[in-house]
Amino acid sequence: MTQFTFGLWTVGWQARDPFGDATREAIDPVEIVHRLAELGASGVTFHDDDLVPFGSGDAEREAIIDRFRKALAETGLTVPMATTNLFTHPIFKDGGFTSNNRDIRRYALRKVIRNLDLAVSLGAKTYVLWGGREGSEYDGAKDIRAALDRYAEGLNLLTTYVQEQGYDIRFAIEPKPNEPRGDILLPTVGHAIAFIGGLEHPHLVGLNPETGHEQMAGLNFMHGIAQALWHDKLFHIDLNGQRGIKFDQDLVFGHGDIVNAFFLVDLLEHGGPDGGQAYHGPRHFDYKPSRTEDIEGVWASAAANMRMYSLLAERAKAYRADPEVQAALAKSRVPELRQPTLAAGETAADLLADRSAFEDFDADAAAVEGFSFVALQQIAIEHLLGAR
Ligand code: 3MF
Ligand code: MG
Ligand code: MG
Ligand code: MG
Repeated sequence: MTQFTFGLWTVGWQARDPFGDATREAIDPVEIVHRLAELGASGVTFHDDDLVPFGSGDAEREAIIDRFRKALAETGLTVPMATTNLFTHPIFKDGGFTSNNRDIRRYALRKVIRNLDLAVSLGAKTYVLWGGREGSEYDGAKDIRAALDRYAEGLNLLTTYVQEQGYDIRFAIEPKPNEPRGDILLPTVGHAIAFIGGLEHPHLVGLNPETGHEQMAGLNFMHGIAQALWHDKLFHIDLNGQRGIKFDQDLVFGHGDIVNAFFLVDLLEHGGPDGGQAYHGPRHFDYKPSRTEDIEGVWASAAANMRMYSLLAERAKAYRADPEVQAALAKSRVPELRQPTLAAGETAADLLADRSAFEDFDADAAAVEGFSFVALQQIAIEHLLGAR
């Protein structure tokens, strides 16, 4: 069964935006756990402050956590991932790990470690780091290379800490190009993968890419996920919907670019070796019930995410099983790309000696044949529409 998970902050969003007040009441995390379980979700995730309000004392914190643990035990919901809020409190206005203020950087690290300990005690296997305030509006205001040094320093401390503690947890960086900062550090999947390569314990750090975050930059989310998989860095995923290059919409999964969502689900479900799953982690929704919705609409939108994923998975299965699709893929030479360009053991000298590869190769004749990609896409869309 597909593992569907939701952040407490998703259904719990009160719909306060930069231009308007909240349109909904807060929901008790314990109620969220029960409602998500009823809807068929298998797990819940949270920022420290989603569960324990910022500034709560130790006793109050323990009481809140106890109630939450009890709700998890009653429902069987798991906590596969947790994360830290390093963006709401004004202290983080110039970032957490990369604030120009050193005291704030030290405070941010302490805040992460405090919730990391809790996450591990709840069984979380992934700890997400979304550095939404790590960035700038003004190019002269941030020494970017120093900021990356401090970002790496923070991550190196955390990976060392979890190893010292014997924790079974890995970190997942969540890239985003902008919002709330004018420019955010590690803006895309590609930037984050490159950054991880320079860390002390790169095997403990991967990615938590979000649909809308890549699409806000006009990038292809499915391509980003495929590259993250190629690097073995897809540790977690934030699924949602986004319509083009604009503010972070956090729509229901599939309510944005549905064609890209179809191919994404196809990749996750059938893109692994031998056509199996390419990603075995939770299908985590990081969406926001639109500001127009009342509480009934909140739960309807949560259910819609799971329904969209399941429908797309069903459609992708039918697409894969259709012999006409297999024939169209072959005509488009899609499987041929998996064949190495060189023969086994072939060297550059061998290639240079192969006259059929160049001297006798008729480039003009080979250029005539089309790839039939449009016909292939048409069949895919017909499957997506349920017309086949
Ligand atoms: C913002 C986000 C974040 C992250 C979250 C994960 C508030 O655009 O996507 O949600 O997903 O911090 O840890
Ligand atoms: Mg987001
Ligand atoms: Mg988003
Ligand atoms: Mg997210």
